[in-house]
Amino acid sequence: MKTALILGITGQDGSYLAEQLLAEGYVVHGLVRRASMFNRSRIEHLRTAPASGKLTLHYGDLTDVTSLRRILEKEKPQEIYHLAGQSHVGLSFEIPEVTCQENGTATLSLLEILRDLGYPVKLYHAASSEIFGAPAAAPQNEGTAFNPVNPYGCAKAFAAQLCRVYRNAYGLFACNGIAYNHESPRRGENFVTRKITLGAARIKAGKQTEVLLGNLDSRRDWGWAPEYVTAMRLMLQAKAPGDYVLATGRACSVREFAAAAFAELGLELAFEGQGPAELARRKDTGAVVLRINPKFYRPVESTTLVGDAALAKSKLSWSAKTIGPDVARQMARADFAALTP
Ligand code: NDP
Ligand code: GDR
Repeated sequence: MKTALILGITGQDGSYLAEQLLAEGYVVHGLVRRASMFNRSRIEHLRTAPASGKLTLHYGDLTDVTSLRRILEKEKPQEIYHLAGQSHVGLSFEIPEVTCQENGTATLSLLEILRDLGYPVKLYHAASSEIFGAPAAAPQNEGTAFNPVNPYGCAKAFAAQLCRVYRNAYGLFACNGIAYNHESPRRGENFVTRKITLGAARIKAGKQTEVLLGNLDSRRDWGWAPEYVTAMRLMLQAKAPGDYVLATGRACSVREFAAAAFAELGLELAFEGQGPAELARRKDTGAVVLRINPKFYRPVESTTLVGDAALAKSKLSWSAKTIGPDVARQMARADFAALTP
């Protein structure tokens, strides 16, 4: 029976990963932060549901290195999935220091703990397509040069490179999953996909009248989160550690994602910026207007990020199945179902 520690178990990916590992019979330990409000809604069902494995939660924080070391020394997990940290790119411009502490320095502290552990351990590090930022070419792969354009991307690039250094210098089994956007009904509500699908569902249910967004022309490579956590597990079962791009290879715009989500719920959508006459005509037909609020624009936008996951396909037999518009449709359906009795 394998033992795993998930840092970030209360997040979107951590919750799906915990489900998969428990179903595989793992003993799973998870780190949870003390918060003034209950922050375990994504994993609550795992605490009661019958599973082949066993789940134990520990209070801690990425920045509390001593407690992290204590948990590792006591529970001796063979696999560590490091998914914790400040995950919002836009907010990283407003809180750059905590973003770099959690996503950058804390990962270095974790690597230092692992360097001293007296037994072999495997590490998955949640790197990101944001390490490429403004890449010279598309699609990007594991050999693409790092060129982050926001504090979040800088911190992830720092941590990803350090994982490579510890792998080469100390033989640590450390893998970077260079993941592109992956979404689900468990996505945080201030990411664009969930804002759109929750907004569409609430409008359909008569609980909201409009959705306010930033850059509608931004293009992203959107996949389905449960598929991506499978790749994380596969990386740690491979013979040798490595870095892998996890992506669908297809990008679509925020505008296209929104159109798919709204159409799925039978809502006609009009975009601010379509021109006053067209907007008025559409409004007359009862179309929902998707408005722009400049506060959601970022000081610098990453360029179109689209990944080439050929290495994951050949080495891990993994490929993404669900692409952007399908992701939008599934999320919209799930959000609407959750609102209706
Ligand atoms: P979420 O924001 O949903 O989850 C982040 C998790 O990290 C939560 O469990 C959160 O706890 C925890 N966390 C944050 N700060 C700390 C801290 N100081 N100490 C301990 N735990 C902390 O992110 P996702 O699940 O979407 O992503 C997982 C990881 O993958 C992140 O590192 C993200 O940057 C990265 N990533 C995500 C991608 C995506 O598209 N989803 C793509 C590429 C990379 P709490 O619940 O208490 O807030
Ligand atoms: P991203 O995801 O920055 O790619 O980071 P997000 O959903 O925040 O933005 C995607 C694109 O949509 C544009 N956008 C908006 N974004 C938000 N959040 N809110 C809006 O109202 C809005 N309107 C338009 C953004 O400008 C951007 O271009 C996600 C996170 O999961 C990271 O942790 C991960 O590393 C990357 O994906 C890969």
